[in-house]
Amino acid sequence: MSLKRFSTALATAALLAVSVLAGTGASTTHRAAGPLVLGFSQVGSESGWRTANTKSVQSSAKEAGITLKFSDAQQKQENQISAIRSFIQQRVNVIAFSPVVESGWDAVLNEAKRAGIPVILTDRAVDSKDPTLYKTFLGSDFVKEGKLVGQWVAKNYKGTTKDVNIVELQGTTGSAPAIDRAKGFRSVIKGNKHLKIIASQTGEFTRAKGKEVMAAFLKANPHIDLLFAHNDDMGLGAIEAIQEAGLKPGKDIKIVTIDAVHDGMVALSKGQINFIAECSPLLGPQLMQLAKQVAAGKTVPHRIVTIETTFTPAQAKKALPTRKY
Ligand code: GZL
Repeated sequence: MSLKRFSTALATAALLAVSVLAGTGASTTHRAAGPLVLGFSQVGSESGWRTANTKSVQSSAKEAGITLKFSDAQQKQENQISAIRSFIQQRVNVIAFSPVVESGWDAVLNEAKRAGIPVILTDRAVDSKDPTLYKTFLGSDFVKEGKLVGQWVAKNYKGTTKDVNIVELQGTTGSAPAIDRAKGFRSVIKGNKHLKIIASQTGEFTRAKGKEVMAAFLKANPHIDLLFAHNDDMGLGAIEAIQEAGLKPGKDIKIVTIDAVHDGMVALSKGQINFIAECSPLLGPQLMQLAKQVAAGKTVPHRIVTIETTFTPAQAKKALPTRKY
């Protein structure tokens, strides 16, 4: 075959390859080389935990030399979906997000998949049945967090012969932490018939709403023994309501929460909160490592659980001086 004919055949084969790829909808127009660009859709800024998580993501991106496109959804799913669509339009290398609620993500995640952009879930999970819609889910085991708090309650009321009236401030309705923490807590306290949840309502993970709902609980229920708040911030709001009702938080009404953010740990060290199960927001460094790995086409574990612990008042006093958040 002459050189001319060979080079024509080669060009045709290359053209054919590109058109076949394009036909499958697989992306062929990847971002030109340069720093990795990560599109990150954050839930909002509802709590101390979220503030610490945002700081961790932003500072880790800088340290990793990753260009971060950050969007705050103000706790609205529609804002997260449009942020993800915009990241697809901008042809970022990787998309990461913390889904504000579990359901309703398949359509937009299929768009990212068709565009050939890998997705990482951080912090919260989605309830999609299709595991190929995201490369990995990096975050806490919320059921375990609920169980740890339930175990503290079961242990501290072991052998009680009278009913223990429990009120519960749940996280954002439909969110993975709210669903799973409630599940874990109930799976443990059901072992003691005297442990009774007499009221349960969402406090939306915020201090303000936590205070408002706790005040309503106090009005409607003359005798409350214990509050389980799905995060510190709602617990801190409830402390204000309990004090305004002339009661002592941590004494007249025991309080158990989840997160272990700075202000929660201070209240714990003072005995206003009795027990906290940690939920680490410091996901930034691992997220950046994972972003580089998936961008390079490497396989990563589909589920990565963050390492966490629990705190009593004495442990909080010891830990506070060196806490990173
Ligand atoms: C848990 C995270 C929750 C925190 C809350 O990983 O999604 O959202 O527990 C935060 O404080 O608002």
